[in-house]
This record gives sequence, C-alpha cells and structure tokens, in this order.
Amino acid sequence: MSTIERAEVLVTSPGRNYVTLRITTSDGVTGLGDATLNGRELAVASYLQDHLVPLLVGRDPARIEDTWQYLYRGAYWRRGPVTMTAIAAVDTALWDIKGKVAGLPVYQLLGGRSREGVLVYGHASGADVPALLDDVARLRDEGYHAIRAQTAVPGVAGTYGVYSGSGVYEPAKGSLPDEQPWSTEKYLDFAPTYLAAVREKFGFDLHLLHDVHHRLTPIEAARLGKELEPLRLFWMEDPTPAEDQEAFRLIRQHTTTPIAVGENLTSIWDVQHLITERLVDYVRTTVVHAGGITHLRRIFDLAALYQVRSGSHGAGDLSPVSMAAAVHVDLAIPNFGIQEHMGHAGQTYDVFRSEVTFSDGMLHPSDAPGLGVEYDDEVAARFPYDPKYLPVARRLDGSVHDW
Ligand code: CS2
Ligand code: MG
Repeated sequence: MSTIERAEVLVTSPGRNYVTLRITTSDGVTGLGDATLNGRELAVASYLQDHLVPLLVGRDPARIEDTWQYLYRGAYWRRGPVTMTAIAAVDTALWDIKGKVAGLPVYQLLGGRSREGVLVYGHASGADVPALLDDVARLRDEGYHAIRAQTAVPGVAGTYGVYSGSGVYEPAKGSLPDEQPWSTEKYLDFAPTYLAAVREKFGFDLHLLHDVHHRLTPIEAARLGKELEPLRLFWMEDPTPAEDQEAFRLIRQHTTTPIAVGENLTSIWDVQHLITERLVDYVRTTVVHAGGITHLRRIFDLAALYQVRSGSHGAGDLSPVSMAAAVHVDLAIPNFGIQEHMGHAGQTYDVFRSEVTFSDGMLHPSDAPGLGVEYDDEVAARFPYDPKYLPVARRLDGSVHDW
C-alpha cells in the first residue's frame, strides 16, 4: 500500500504571497493544495507544518474522506478560516494524487462533465466612470460574457475594488493595514448611477455583477437592491456582513436583485441557513477556504436541493492550484452558476504552471491526470514571503467599518 511519505509547506511570493502544500507518496506521486489565506498566510502555514504534517506522514493517501474526518473532528476546535484552509490544502492535494494514480483529471472522479466549459466573470474597474466603461469594453473584447463593475466613489479615496497600476488588483498592499475612508451615503448615491452607465453603454447581453463588499446594513442593502432591479444584475455580492445570516431575510423581503454570499464563509454550517431558507441565490464558498473539494461538494449538493447555485470566489489571492480545482468542481456539479476569474500576475504562473485555459468566456481544465498544475521550486525560491495586510475601512467619523 502506498503511504504519505512527505508533506511540504511551500511559501512563495510571485506577485503576491501564496502558501502551498505538496504531498508526496511512497510511490513518488505528488499532489498540490492551496493554503493561502490573504493577510494571515503564516497562520495556515504553521497550522499545517506544526499540527497537520506530523499526522499525515504514513497515512494512506487514498483515504481522502477518512483523512478529512480525522483532521476536522480530531482538532476538537472546529471551523474558521485557518483550520478549514489547512484541511482544504490536504484534501485538494489528496484529490490531485488520486487523479494521478487513476490517470484521470479530477473532474472525471467527480462524475464527469456536466457542461462544456466554466462560465467566468472578470473584474472591470476605474478611477471614474469613463475609465470603468473602457475597462468593461476591454474585458468584453477579451471574450468575457460576465463582468463585475466597481469604480471609485467621488470624495471617498481608496474605494474597494478599484485597481490602479499594472498587473492584477491586490488589496493586501501594506506592511501594516492601510486605513481607507468609507461613506455609505456617498456610495449609495453613486453606485446605481455608474452601474446604470454600464447598462446604458453595453446593454443587457452582458452579465453585470457588483460587489458591495460587506459594507451595508440590511435596510441599506435592501434599498440598493431595489434601486438596482431595473439594471437586472446577475448578482449583488456581499451586501451585508455574511455571518449575519438573519440579515439576508430582511434584504430578501424588499428586492429581487439576486444575492451572492460566502467567499469568507468556510463551512457548510456557516451557509446552512442562507441556503435552506433561500436567503441567497449563489453561494461563493471555495475549494481553498471551505475545506477542500470534499467539503465544497457537500455545500454545493446542499445548495442544489434549494435551487441555490455556485458562484465561487476566484480573486488573485487564491492560487492557480485552487483555481484549477475550482474548475474541475465547477465542470462537474449540476448547480454551477458562475466562477470568478481575476487572473494572476505573470510571475505567479512561472511558479504554478497551470494547464487551465480560457476561451469564449469560459475556463477549461486540462485532461491531465489530477488537477493539471505543477509547482516550480526553483522559480518559487526567487520570491521570499513578503508580509502584507488587507486594508481596514474607517467611516468619515473615524470609526472602524467593514472593509
Ligand atoms: C473580493 C476579493 O473578488 C472578490 O469578490 O471580495 O477580492 C476579496 O476582497 C479578496 O479576496 C480579499 O483577500
Ligand atoms: Mg467579493
């Protein structure tokens, strides 16, 4: 019987920080798992290195479910982003290994194709409305059928999601948290106007998405959702902090604008009521932060019972390993909705050689056995860890708000 011979925690920073777990079996088969938690990377690296790796060596790599239960129940201290990201990395690496041993791409182990490709949405943003419209046009010309639109709010410096410079949008820039001002009033007055400008210029053939990014109270979110109804958004994302599951009931009472939540929720128990009470339309949990492929499938299977679709998070701070795993899951599940695809910096792909391809607005996994991603240690060694924090938002009166 093959056993787990080695488990390495790999930290590198090609364009941004990534933590990766590589498991090697006694037969020399390797598997990769993303363990990146933006702004708290070393917490997961330590959870893996100091607490999980000693438990993995000698285990049967084929026993994916048993390993998941062993690591989840055996910790006693359950759930939370650090624990679930560490378990996710182990789980994903074991699925990668299982695919390589079987000689099959992971999606074949998940039931095979349910669709030809994975519809994705890209990120358009701008310092003002003309710049935003140019960026929407750029993405449409690149072949995206779905685009998220964010732009700066006049009078509020550093609005979320507005990217400037070259490369890929990365919010975690500060060696200490950047403190960004926030004005709900100015945002609520402005957001509907710039989203309307996108519809005015590009019509309704394009799926239009918007990320509120946890910023509103339930009644403010209800007001925004109602105001956006004529724009027929694909979704309004994170309208209010996701952990306040009850809050979504109030929003639901006032608007038919679809709601997407869950990128920062990390277990089926954290999305259970959102799904079973149909408080959301899309659940955004991910392979990397919600316990890996094994647990994410459970979440999406529960969601399927309530006609809730998947809409997994896919920002640049999720590595190409979890993006490849996401595409395998997205290809196979029956209730796929859409996959976020922010892309990565060129240097990142020098470390993570991924065979995922983009065409006609969709991502496609490779048919290579496993996930179809290889990790280049030599290139990775050129990019030492670079501690960075996510920003903190403060209202104009100086009090802390949700970033
Ligand atoms: C955002 C993320 O892509 C999104 O939907 O919410 O970019 C989020 O801000 C980052 O992943 C946080 O690290
Ligand atoms: Mg988001």
